[in-house]
Amino acid sequence: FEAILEETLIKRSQQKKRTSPLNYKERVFVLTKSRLTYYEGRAEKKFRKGSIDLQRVRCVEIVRNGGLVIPCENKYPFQVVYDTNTLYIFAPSNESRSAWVQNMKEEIKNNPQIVTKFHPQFWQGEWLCCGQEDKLALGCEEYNL
Ligand code: 4IP
Ligand code: ZN
Repeated sequence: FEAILEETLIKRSQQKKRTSPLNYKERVFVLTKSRLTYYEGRAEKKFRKGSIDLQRVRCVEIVRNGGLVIPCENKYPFQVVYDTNTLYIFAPSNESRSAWVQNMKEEIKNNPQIVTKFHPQFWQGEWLCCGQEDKLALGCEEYNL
């Protein structure tokens, strides 16, 4: 499976459990036609930490930080929404972020469950864009693939 993109980026923990910590980890991200996979370490010593089936992805878009300080080195966030989870990834430059968002949008464009609306800002105990307190609340801005 050929890589479309491969780059070291930073991710925020998805906090799948109520007790999950909020932290930021440097991971090697690899995009193929079917999956987005992230690894700890590199080359022959890399260990797979997570992998998302692109067929389950409902939205890929940049995140506006609305004046909030981004607590990691990379300052260009984007989001990958799949099932009921949101993965926040931080790119080192606008060019890098655009490449990831554009390439991922291309791969998900025929998915049946693409959102009609999304949240343009972060989830931080509430949606910073619209103030809704339900993590699964309907998005507040029109989504364009
Ligand atoms: C972990 O924190 C890492 O951030 C995981 O990221 C993350 O998994 C976990 O979130 C979080 O609890 P510790 O390393 O301090 O335990 P990674 O897998 O890249 O190491 P995600 O799901 O974000 O991959 P939860 O919510 O899965 O527990
Ligand atoms: Zn919102």
